[in-house]
Amino acid sequence: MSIFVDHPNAQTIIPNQVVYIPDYFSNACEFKDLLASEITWSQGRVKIFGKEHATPRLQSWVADEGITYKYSGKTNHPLPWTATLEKLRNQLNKSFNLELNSALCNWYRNGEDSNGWHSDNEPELGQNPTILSLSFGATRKFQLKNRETGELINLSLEEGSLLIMFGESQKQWKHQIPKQRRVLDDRVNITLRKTFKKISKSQS
Ligand SMILES: O=C(O)CCC(=O)C(=O)O
Repeated sequence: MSIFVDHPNAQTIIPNQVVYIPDYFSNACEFKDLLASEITWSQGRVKIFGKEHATPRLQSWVADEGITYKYSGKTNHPLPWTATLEKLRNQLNKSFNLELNSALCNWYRNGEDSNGWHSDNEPELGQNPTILSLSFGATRKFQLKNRETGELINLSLEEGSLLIMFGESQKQWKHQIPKQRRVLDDRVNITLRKTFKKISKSQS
């Protein structure tokens, strides 16, 4: 049984795989603008059927020294922790007894921005990674789709919420943030993870 379900507001979405805690941060409204201004954002590029497109959101990879991460087809070297991100990471490590050492940050400028179907299953995340996903700003729809059965689960990720994906969640499910053209406000999402250092071939 996971420690996450012990939280008084925890809602089990998928047993042993996904837990949602609304109102995890009581002071959530102060975080979105702070994070949006502190973090150094960039616009990634993705290749779809051989054609390059701008990633439909801004992103940043923040991590301990030497922790790289491949996304949007590119190896990203870490930016240093900002004061707010460091505070959040320390708080969550302490509360859940974790060793989170990295944060993939997404800034959805409005409902035109999105994040397509994927699983967080890169080798540097190890087997059955625990991902803590924090939401600040506009409420956005979050969908989970079972890889085998196609079952679809719709959630609304609200300001100040914490979504935790763990166990076999990344093996069994994909997730996405679909476009919602009626959403006019922005949202900052931080997914905190433990990422393992890549061992280069020469290190064996
Ligand atoms: O914005 C979100 O809630 C999801 C982010 C996500 O899927 C990711 O960073 O891999």
